[in-house]
Amino acid sequence: MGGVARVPVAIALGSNLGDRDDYLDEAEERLAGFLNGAVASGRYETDAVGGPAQSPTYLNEVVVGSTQLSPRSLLEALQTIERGAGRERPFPNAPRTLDLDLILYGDFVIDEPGLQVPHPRFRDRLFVLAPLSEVAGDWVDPVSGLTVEQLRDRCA
Ligand code: PH2
Ligand code: MG
Ligand code: MG
Repeated sequence: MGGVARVPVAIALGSNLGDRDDYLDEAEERLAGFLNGAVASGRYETDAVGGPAQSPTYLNEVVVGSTQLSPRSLLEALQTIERGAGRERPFPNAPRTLDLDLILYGDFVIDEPGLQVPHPRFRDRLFVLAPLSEVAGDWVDPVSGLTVEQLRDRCA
């Protein structure tokens, strides 16, 4: 055995364009290809936060698992899956077929161009914290020192 240690990671999935369930199904399948022991939360129908008025409703969920990929390689893998779903970025918070956000990477704190972990806005987003608390409620956010459940209760 030996080799590179596996790190637990949490990925938030969102879709509010096209066949949302299909995009999330496909994303789960692709994620399971490189995450060990991947577990998906339930899917939550959520009103769009930010974005243009009358943005379509989202389906959100969270997948947790562990990986030997570096944070940067994991981010690139997520972007490859997004591109495979035909993701376009015409303007910030535009409706999207598939959004995959790296929320937590073990207890790492990373602040680099294009790569911020924990995700800088996840503590204020019930559409992330509700599904995340289903599958990783005891995970301690390395920045605030609060568990995911505490963050969710504070946010709700
Ligand atoms: N993602 C955003 C902005 N607003 N709102 C909901 N309900 N769900 C999302 O996934 C979401 C959002 C930016 O990525
Ligand atoms: Mg997002
Ligand atoms: Mg994103």
